[in-house]
Amino acid sequence: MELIFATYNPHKLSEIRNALGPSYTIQGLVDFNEKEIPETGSTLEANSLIKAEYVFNKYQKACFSDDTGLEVSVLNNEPGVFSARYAGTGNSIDNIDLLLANLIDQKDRKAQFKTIITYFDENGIKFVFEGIVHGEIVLEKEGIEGFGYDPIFQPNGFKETFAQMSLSQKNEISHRGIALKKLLAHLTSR
Ligand code: ITT
Repeated sequence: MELIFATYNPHKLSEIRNALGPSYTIQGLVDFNEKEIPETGSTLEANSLIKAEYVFNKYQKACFSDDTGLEVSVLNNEPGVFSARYAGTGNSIDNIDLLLANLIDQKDRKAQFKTIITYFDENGIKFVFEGIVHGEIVLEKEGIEGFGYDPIFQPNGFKETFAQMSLSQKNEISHRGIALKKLLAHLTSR
């Protein structure tokens, strides 16, 4: 099955191709020479919808988007929808450094990653799938795999951060992996 994935993020694309397997051919926005779609919503749900709707309206093909945020309890669930722009530079290391600085001396380091996948089937019917993983923000960066906040997020029940896990290990338990399993179950039940 062919699906368009409304992302410019190559790491997300790799995770999604790995999780969905060889029965699915996934094209990203880079394959269509698309510009980045402005995320003007105030929630993950709104931004996920904006991206998927843009692609469906333009290409009239089955497609989906992923909007993800890191929510830190003691920071009123920030950076949340602003995860990509937290430090204002668009650079992941700056985002991590700001988050660690905002949590200095903080004992409560509970956090969760949340992913909202919005899927439009070939007839334009919309389905939404959510994935959440609970964990905590470690004291300093650990590991080199993954992307974004992975070096400082340790999922509950594990001693490693996401950046110390392989792509497949992360997909087994991650926010995106959970939302993707729901999408896959939907696609295979049709
Ligand atoms: P697209 O909108 O093109 O899909 P993006 O990078 O802008 O890509 P999001 O708005 O969903 O994606 O993500 C916001 C930021 O959250 C992203 O830039 C990363 O820094 C971070 N992020 C998302 N998923 C993550 C993950 O699985 N692990 C670590 N950080 C992640």
